[in-house]
Amino acid sequence: VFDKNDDGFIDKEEFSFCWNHWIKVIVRPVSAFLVVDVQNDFISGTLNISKCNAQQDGSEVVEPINRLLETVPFDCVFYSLDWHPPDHVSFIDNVHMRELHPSSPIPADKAQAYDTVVFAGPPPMKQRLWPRHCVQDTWGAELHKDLKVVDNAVKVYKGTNPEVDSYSVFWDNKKLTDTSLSTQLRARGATDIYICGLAYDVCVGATIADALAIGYRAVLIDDASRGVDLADIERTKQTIVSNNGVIVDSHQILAMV
Ligand code: VGL
Ligand code: ZN
Repeated sequence: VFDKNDDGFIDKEEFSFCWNHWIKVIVRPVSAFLVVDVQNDFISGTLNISKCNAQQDGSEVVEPINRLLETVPFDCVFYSLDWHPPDHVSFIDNVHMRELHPSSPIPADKAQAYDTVVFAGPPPMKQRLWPRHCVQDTWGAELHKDLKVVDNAVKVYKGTNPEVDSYSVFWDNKKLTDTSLSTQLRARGATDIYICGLAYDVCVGATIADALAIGYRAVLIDDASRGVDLADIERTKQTIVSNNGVIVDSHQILAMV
C-alpha cells in the first residue's frame, strides 16, 4: 500500500503518514525538548564561543530552536542554565583559591583560560579552566533575549556547587549530585529526548551521552547546536552515533509534523 513504486522504498510523505497515523499510535513516544545553555556569556559574553577554535556563532541556534518550539508539539520542554557561584572551581581567576595536585600538567601561576589542570582533591580532579562565566543572577547567565521560552517549560540549573563543574544537565562531573532533570523526565514518562544548544562539544555532548547511558532515545539537533572546538565536535558526533544516538537537522523534525 505504501510502497507506491514497489521498489522497496517509501517516500517522505508516505513515511510521515505511516508515522502520524499508526507507528506513533502504537509506540506512544513521549518527547522532551532540552535546550542547553543558550546563555549570553556563551554567545557574546565572557565565554564567547565565536572566539574559540571552531569560531562558531552561538546566536545562530536561536532561530532553529524557536522554529522547533513554534512548530513541534513536544510533550515537555526544558531549558538548562549554567549557573555558577562567584567562587566556582572552573574560573581561571579562581585558580589560586585551591591547591593543585603535583601531577597537574600546568602550575597555578602559569595556568591560562582553556588549560586543563588537576586540583589536589582528594581525590585529584582534572578541570578545564574557563573565563569567569554564567555567574548566578548576572546578565551573562541570562538566556539569549530572542530565545522563545514557552509556557510550562522547566528550567534546570547546573554548576551550582563551587567545588565541582557540571557539563551534563543530568549530573555534575563527579556524579555527586543530580539536577532535577532525571526526576522531571521520569515524572512525565519521557521516552525520547531532543537535545540542542551550547556548547556542542561540552555541555550538549555530555548531556546526550548521559541520556543514552540512562536508556533514552536521544536525538541531537545538529543545526541547533554550536561548539568550541571542531575536532571535539567531530568526536562528540562519533560518540553519539556509536552509542546508538541519532543526529538530525531541525528540518527533518519539522518535516515529520
Ligand atoms: C559550558 C564551558 C563551561 C557549556 C559550561 O555550557 O557548554 N562550557 N561551562
Ligand atoms: Zn560553566
